[in-house]
Amino acid sequence: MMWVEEIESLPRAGLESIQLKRLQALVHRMYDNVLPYKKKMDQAGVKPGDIQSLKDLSKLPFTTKDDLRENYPFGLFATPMDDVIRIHATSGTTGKPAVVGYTQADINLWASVIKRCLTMAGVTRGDMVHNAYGYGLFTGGLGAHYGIEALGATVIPVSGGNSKRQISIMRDFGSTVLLSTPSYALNLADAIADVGVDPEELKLRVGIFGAEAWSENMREEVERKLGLKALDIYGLSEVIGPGVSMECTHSEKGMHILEDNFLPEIIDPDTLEVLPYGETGELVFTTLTKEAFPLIRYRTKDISRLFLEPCGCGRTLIRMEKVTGRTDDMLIIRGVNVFPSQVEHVLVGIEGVEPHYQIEVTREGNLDVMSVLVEVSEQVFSDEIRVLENLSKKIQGEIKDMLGVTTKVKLVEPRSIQRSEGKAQRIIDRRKI
Ligand code: DLL
Repeated sequence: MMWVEEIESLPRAGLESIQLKRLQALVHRMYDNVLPYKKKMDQAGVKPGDIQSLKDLSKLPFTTKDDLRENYPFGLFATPMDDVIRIHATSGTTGKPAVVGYTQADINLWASVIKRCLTMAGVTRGDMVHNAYGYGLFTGGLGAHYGIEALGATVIPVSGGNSKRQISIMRDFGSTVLLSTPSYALNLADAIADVGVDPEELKLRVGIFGAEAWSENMREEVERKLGLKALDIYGLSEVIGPGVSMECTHSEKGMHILEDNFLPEIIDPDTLEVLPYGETGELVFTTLTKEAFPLIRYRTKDISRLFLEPCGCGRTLIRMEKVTGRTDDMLIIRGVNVFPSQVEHVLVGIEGVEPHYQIEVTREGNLDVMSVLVEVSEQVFSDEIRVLENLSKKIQGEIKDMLGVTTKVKLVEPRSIQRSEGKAQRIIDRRKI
């Protein structure tokens, strides 16, 4: 058996006792080595010895992105810099990026969690893995890289960009597994048609897509266009990078969290109360095994749900639902909460509409106005105005039905919305300018 069966199929009690031991050791280590965290614990009146059961986790203070900013760049590291062998950082569109560090043991841990994720997807030593996540400070490329090697599969470290070349490589090297953001996978699918390569010439079997939210409809679209099984992988730089959770080939919906290393909670983002399994809220992680940059109760801002129902694969690891949005990319349009993923869900279900879109928010007087820019297929675009108008109305109607908000719809030419090589930019908020 390629997976770490002794851990991944443990009865809950066994797993929880491992988690508790690791948590207790972590809290002591943080208290002794990370001054800003010690201060927070002191303020909250909690001592390392107070953690007697997993329930006591809720006594500990949260860590937020602001804590990372205040201690930029290395102030929350728990080991001396001499032991740190790698740095990654988020792109940080607003404010300072989050900077994270790894010891050799952390890099080994990362490789092992990615290896376990790849195994969930049915990837083996025989596979040719096309790694199109960006290499560099971004955590995707190098994060996946070492795990692919650890598994013993062949890694093609192609990184993002230059789609034509990527497709030649895929065809010539016989790539069987594609790793990329879901939006870049769609770009590649479009480019395949452009290059004139017959999808039949490609050997792609599995796609491991993550780093941004994507809908079930988008999954169907990518699967159809690339002829592969598309699976979701989740992670964030602060917690380790990719490899926090992954869908297995049995899982209907939901990703197995590698919870022997990453302890999840769901909280109400307003009251900060811990919510029971099954309820939707903000995901919070505690890293149980990292050395250089451990985190206690890190608020991810990602919205999901945890559930313990058994999975056909035999793993007992808790699962998290596909991330539907972030607390900070939720738009509030005239009082209604709107997530880009909901708009995507509507668009991908409509014929003649391409899954490339952007949401633009402007303010007219005191009112927010949401416009959705949508690409339509070549064929639709060259149709009569009346056809386009009908399509626009249909999109507007379906968004209204689903979200209860009226949007302006702008149908745009094929390929006119800027393509990303990594994460797609879905929202243009012009209200702040
Ligand atoms: O994007 C890690 C990653 C790389 C995951 C490659 C999977 C594959 P960051 O750049 O730090 O790290 O961004 C983390 O991206 O908090 C989520 O909001 C979002 N995200 C990551 N994976 C998913 C996913 C990487 N599968 C932020 N579904 C996270 C939805 C995702 N959102």
